[in-house]
Amino acid sequence: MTTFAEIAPQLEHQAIEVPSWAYGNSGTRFKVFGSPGTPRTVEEKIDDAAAVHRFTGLAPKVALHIPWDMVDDFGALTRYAKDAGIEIGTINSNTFQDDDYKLGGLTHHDPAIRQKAVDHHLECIEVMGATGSRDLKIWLADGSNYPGQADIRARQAWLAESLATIHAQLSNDQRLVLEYKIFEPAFYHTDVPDWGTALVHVQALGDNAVVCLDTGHHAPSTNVEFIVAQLLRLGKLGSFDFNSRNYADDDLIVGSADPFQLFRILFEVIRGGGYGPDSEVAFMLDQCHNIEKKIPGQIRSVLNVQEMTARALLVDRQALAAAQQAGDVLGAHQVFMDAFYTDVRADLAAWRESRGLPGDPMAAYAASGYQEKIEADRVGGTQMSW
Ligand code: PSV
Ligand code: MN
Ligand code: MN
Repeated sequence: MTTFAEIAPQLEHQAIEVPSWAYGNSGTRFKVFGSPGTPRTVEEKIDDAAAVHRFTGLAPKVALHIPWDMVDDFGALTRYAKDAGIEIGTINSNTFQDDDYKLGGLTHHDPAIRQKAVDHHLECIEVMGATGSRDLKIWLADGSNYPGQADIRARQAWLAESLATIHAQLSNDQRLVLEYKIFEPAFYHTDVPDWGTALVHVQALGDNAVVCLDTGHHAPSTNVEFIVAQLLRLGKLGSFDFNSRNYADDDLIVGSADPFQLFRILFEVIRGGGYGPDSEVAFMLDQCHNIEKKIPGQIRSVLNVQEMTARALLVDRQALAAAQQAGDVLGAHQVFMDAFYTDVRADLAAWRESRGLPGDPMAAYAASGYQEKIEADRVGGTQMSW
C-alpha cells in the first residue's frame, strides 16, 4: 500500500491554471445572472485569480481570453499580475462572437473571413509576446446546422491552411493548442469535433502543436481516460480544460458530477508521464459559475483536482502491474479502487498547514472578508460577463 507520506512530495508540482472568464458573470442562453462583487476590469479578475492562489497555493496562473480581456498595455497587465502573486498563462482566441463568423472563422468559405480570423490569432500571438505566455489555445465554434449547408471536406483543407499560417508565427518555445468539441454551437457538423481530428491537424503542424482535452466535450459514456492515455503516448496531450458535465458542455465544478472519472483521468495522466516537473501538460479549468459564488467555486475546483491527484498517486502501481500480469482481474481492480476510496482530506489539510497554507481553504476564504470587501468595493462601473 502506498502511503500519503510517500506521495506528498509529488503534490508540490501541482499547478492549475484558472480561467479569467470564471470570475465574470456567466449563465446559460436563458439568463446571465449578475452577482455582487463581480470584476469590472481585467485587473479585478486578476485580483480574484490571485486570491484563489493565496488560499490554495495551487493556481499560480490565470488564462486570458481575447478580446474579453483586451487591454492597451499587456506588459503593464503582466506586471500587475506578478505584483498580485500570479502569472498570465494561456491566451485563448475568440472567433465566435462576431457576426462575420456566423458561418465559420478559420474554416469559412470566404477567404476574406478566414483571413480576418487568422489575423485575430496573429493579434493573440502579439499578446503572448507581451505576457510571456507559452500557449495559444484555439477552440472553434465552426460547423454547420444542416446537411448540405457546407462543404465539410473543403473546410478541413481551409482549416489546415489557416492553422499553418497561424502556427508559422509562433516561436519554437510557444505552442498551438487545438481544442475539440463534439457539438455546439453547431448542431449538425463541427469542424474539430473529436480528438482524432484535432490530432490530425496538430500532427501536420509540428512538435509545438498539441491537443487540448476539455473533459466536457465528449459524447456521454466516452472513455475519456483512454483518450488521455493515447494522446500522452503520442506526445500530443498539450493541456486539459477541466470541468464536470452531466449532459453536455455543462462547465460545472470539476469533480462534482463524477469524481471517479476525474480520478481515472488523473491516474492515466500520472501513468503516462503527464504530471510532474518534467511534464508539459497544462492543467487548466474551463468552468463558469452561474449560480454559485465564483471565487469559492474556483477554490473548490482546484481542491477537487488536488484531492483526486493525491488519490491517483496513491495507486500502488507495482501491485497493480503484478496483478495485471498475473491476469488477476479482481485483484487489479481492487488495487485501483483501494486508492480511489482512500479519504485524503485530513492528510491534505495537514500537508497544507505544513506549508503555511490554510488547512481548509474554503473556510479560510469565507472568514477572510475578501468576498464582503469586493461586494462593497465593486459598485459602479460595469460588471464583466465572461
Ligand atoms: C466553448 O465550449 C468553450 O467552453 C470552450 O471549451 C473553450 O475552451 C471555452 O469556451 C473558452 O473559449
Ligand atoms: Mn474548453
Ligand atoms: Mn466548452
